[in-house]
Amino acid sequence: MKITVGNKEFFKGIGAIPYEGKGSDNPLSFKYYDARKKVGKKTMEEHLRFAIAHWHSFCGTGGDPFGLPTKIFPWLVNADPIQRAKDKMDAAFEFITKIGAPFYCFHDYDIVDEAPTLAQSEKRLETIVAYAKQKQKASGVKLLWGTANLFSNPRYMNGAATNPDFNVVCHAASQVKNAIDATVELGGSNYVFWGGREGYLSLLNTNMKRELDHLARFLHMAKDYGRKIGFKGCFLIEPKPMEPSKHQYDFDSATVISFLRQYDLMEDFKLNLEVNHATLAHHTFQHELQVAVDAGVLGSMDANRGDYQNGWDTDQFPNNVYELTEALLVILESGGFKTGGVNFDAKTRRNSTDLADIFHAHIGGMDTFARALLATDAILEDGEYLEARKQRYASFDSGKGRQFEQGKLSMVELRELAHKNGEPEQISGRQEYFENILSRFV
Ligand code: XUL
Ligand code: CO
Repeated sequence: MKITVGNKEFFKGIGAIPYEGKGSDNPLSFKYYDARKKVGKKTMEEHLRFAIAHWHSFCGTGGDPFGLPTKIFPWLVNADPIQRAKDKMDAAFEFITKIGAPFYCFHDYDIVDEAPTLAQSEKRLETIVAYAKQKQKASGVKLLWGTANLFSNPRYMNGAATNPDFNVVCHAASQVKNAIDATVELGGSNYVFWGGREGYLSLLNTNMKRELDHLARFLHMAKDYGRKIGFKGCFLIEPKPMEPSKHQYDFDSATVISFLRQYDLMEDFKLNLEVNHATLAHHTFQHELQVAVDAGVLGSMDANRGDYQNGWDTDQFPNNVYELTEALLVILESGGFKTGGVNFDAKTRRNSTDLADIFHAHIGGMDTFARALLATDAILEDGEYLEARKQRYASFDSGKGRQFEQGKLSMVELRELAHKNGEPEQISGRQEYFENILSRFV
């Protein structure tokens, strides 16, 4: 990867972030993330496939429902929307190449502001996509996924693909078509659907069945269009239970999988799972991952963390090695990411106003993943954890238990066995013992 700086260097005084090892006290260095270091059969870079989110790092200026933006980004000052978009793209590629992430992700209207008319917006998008293509070529950075923002514009207040007004559905379709075109043009590995407004604020005014039928029809059309123009990558749905809608249809992994099965979409769609979305659904992240893995639909992940006290979608950068190790155990055991990767859908705090803070945030996140990756690999190599978990099910490995799994026994036979074998011996689940195995390696 080559560092790219546009006409103007935005992150002055910060060069390529080096790996210096855990003894280093240089805050602008990696202590654990060493892109080329082999962990098992793959390098850290190949395992983790880090991506930088255009929306948070280069568009998110810190505004919240109670206050104005706090961050002054020098790439957002030009009055001309195209020049401003190019400056922002320059800043993004300068950052991405300095931090050394192989991928990035965007929404259509992150990379250029939406124009007053659809025709003008399409023109703007074409211009900035051509520019992004040049930047990708010059740097070697690739697109992990593209998506369409179907939630910010007021026209989507009643939903996008699930809007009760057909005219809005057409508008959403035009945006998705254009965003798929952009993703294909830029060689993206995946295309994401996150339905922040696909849900309801009140069930009283909502025909849920009809809206879900529309969503499925919409996804089939998007998939057919993508395949027709040669998109070979993966379509991903990103579950989230709420926020901004009171109830979102893509609630969690299990709900989305059932939807995909019901509407015959399992072949082309997988899941993009986000840590803080799992928290909002009252699940652990590893639960969400495991549900997806077991259905064969784990696609990619959005990395961040919530807050234990307030429970909002705070999108903080990950810093908990133990929790990430639990997550990576599920991911690595399933064979790791294929077309997906780790996208930092995370933002610096409203009062983290230095440009260097964007580096500190990503360095911390990437180092946390690297530590968790090393721990996970060591746990799997060691084997005690896998063996101990397997042992809990040993009674199904032979004899009558095996026959039960093979469907060879009836309820009547199980009853007979219960009588014959008597009260089962108590067998400990040993949770603390399992937790301690992880602690040994973290
Ligand atoms: C919102 C969220 C989105 C999606 C892409 O919570 O996670 O940024 O990742 O639309
Ligand atoms: Co996300």
